[in-house]
Amino acid sequence: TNVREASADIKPFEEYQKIYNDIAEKLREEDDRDDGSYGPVLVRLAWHCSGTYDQNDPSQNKGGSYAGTMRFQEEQNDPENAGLKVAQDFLEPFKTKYSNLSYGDLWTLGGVCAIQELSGPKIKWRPGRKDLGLDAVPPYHRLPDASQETGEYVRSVFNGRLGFTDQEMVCLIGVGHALGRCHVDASGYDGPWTFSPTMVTNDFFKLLLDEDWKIRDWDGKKQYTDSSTKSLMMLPTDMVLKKDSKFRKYVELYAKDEEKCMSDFADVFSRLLERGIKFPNSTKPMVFKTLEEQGL
Ligand code: CCH
Repeated sequence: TNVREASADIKPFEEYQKIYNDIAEKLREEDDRDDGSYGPVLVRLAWHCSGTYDQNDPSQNKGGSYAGTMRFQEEQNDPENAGLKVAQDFLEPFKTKYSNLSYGDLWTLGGVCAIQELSGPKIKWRPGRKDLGLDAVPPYHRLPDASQETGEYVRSVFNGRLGFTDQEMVCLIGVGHALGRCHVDASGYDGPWTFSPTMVTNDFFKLLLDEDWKIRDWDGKKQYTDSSTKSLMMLPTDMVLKKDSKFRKYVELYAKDEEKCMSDFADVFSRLLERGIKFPNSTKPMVFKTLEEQGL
C-alpha cells in the first residue's frame, strides 16, 4: 500500500548530529535572505518534498520524501515548487560533504534543523530514504493550491492524499505559516503572516482570529490583508481555517494553548516527513540538540 522500505544501513546518531550542526551553523552565518534567515524556506522544502505523497496512488509515482526527486527539473517545475531551488542550493554542499546521505534525508533533516533553531519544538527524525530516478517523480497538482477557498479542497489534499485529521491539518498549516513569507516572484502572493517570521510560534492562530481580514486591493492574486497594519497576509486557503467551523475550533484551541500547539506540531510534522516510508525496527527516532544546547 504505497509504502517504501527505508534502508537499515544508516550512520550512527553522532554523524547525523554533525550534519544537523553544519546546517544550523550555516543558517546562523548566512542572513542574506528576506527576513534574515533561510530557515523558513528550508521548512517549506521539507514540506513540499513530503507533501506529494498520495496514500491512494495506484501508480508507481508515489511521491513523498523518500526518493529525493525534487532534484530533477521535472519536479522543480511544478508551479507550487517555485522558489524552492534556493533551499536546495543552500543544502547542496552537505550532500557532497557527507557520503551516502540521500536527498530525502538531507531535505527533511534541513526542515527539522530549521524548526528547532528557530525556537520550535524538538522534531523526531529517522534516516534511510534513498534517491530514486526520474520515474519516481510524482505528478503535479498534489501540493495545495492556495487560491482554493473551501474546506472540501483543503481536506482533499491533507486528508484524502496525506491522511491527516482536521486538527492535524490546522496545526500543520498554522504553525508552518508562522514562518517566512510569500514572494511575488515565486508564488505571486506577497508578504508575511506574522510579525516574527523567523520564530516558530502560535501567532498565526491568534492573528487569524483577532484581526479583521479584508481582501487586499492590488493587481495581484486574491489574498487577504489585516485592517490594522496592512502589513500581514492570509492566503485564501488560510482563511478557510477561520470560516469552516470544524477547523475553527482547533484554531481557537491553538491560539489559546501554545504548549499544546507546539507538541502537536512536533508530532504531526515528524509524521509528515515520513509519509509513505516504512522504517526498520532497528532505526530509532533521533532527537537532535540545538546549537545553543551544545554551547556552540
Ligand atoms: Fe505554505 N505556502 N502552504 N505551508 N509555507 C507558502 C510559503 C510557506 C500553502 C501555500 C504557500 C504549509 C501549507 C500550505 C510554509 C510552510 C508550510 C507560500 C508562498 C504559499 C503560496 C511561497 C513563496 O511565494 O515563496 C498552502 C496552500 C498550504 C496548505 O493549504 C505547510 C503544511 C507548511 C509547513 C508545515 C513556509 C515555511 C513558507 C514560507 C517560505 C519562505 O520562503 O519564507
